[in-house]
Amino acid sequence: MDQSAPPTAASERRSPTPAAARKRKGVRHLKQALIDGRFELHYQPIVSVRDGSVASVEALLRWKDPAAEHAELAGLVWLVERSPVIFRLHDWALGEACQAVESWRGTPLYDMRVNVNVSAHVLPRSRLPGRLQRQLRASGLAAKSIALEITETSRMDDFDAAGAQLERLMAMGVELWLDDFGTGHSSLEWLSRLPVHGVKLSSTFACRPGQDRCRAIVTRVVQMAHDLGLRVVAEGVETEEQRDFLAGAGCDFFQGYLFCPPVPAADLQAALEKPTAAPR
Ligand code: G
Ligand code: MN
Repeated sequence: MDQSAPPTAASERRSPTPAAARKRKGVRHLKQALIDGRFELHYQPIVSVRDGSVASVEALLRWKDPAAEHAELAGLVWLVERSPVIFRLHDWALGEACQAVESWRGTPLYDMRVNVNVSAHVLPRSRLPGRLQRQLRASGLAAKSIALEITETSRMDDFDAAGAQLERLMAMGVELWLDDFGTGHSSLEWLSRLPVHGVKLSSTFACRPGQDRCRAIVTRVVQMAHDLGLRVVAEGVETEEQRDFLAGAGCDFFQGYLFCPPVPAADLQAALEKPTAAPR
């Protein structure tokens, strides 16, 4: 056989592109990790600018044993976002978050909302309202225990279908946030077309001293969000200088290492008892 002959359509099908091979490997890796129980959620407080209180925490995906794992998690999730395995990951995270709230019953933590990240790309086909309802029923929780952060890592194909899912979630009493707002795909279009309660300003906008353009943008974005009746969480707040600017710009909530890093469920109560860096 002539080895230099161009590949036929059949041989191309047999040898996937490097991108397709990476995705397939990622899907296998994620499926196996879910089966083996190698993930856990850590929880990071979201702090009220007004009085420093904590009414919600964001659930963040982590390897249980980071030392044993090589895959960078955000990259892995991005890689498999267009595969049905993402639904399994969402179901796992929702179930885990519900269990955490349940484990806090009888403590002040029980009244907090837990924000779970879901990929916007799959929203139109996700049947998320039903999936969440099942998880809530299984743990005996009300919908107000869970909030969803819609993460815009890729282009939205069907705003109408995504919007319909979000309307149903909103009617259930689930709080909805646009995550990493200001970066990624068509943020303003998303804001104009998707029903949400608020936006989470990407940590890119936790402006540093001298970043005057950043400051001008944040000030206007917060104003715009408030004009739309939305609330604003400032993410990635690491310094008092950032905190003071973001509070002055009118942000409603802070999240970041300055206040508290993400911690395992069992450590959250102790973390919340530490003095906070929120202005009082
Ligand atoms: O879901 P989202 O893309 O918003 O994820 C937030 C990520 O940012 C998490 O992985 C979290 O651990 C991380 N993070 C939380 N607080 C800070 C912070 O103050 N600074 C930075 N650089 N990252 C943070
Ligand atoms: Mn998030």
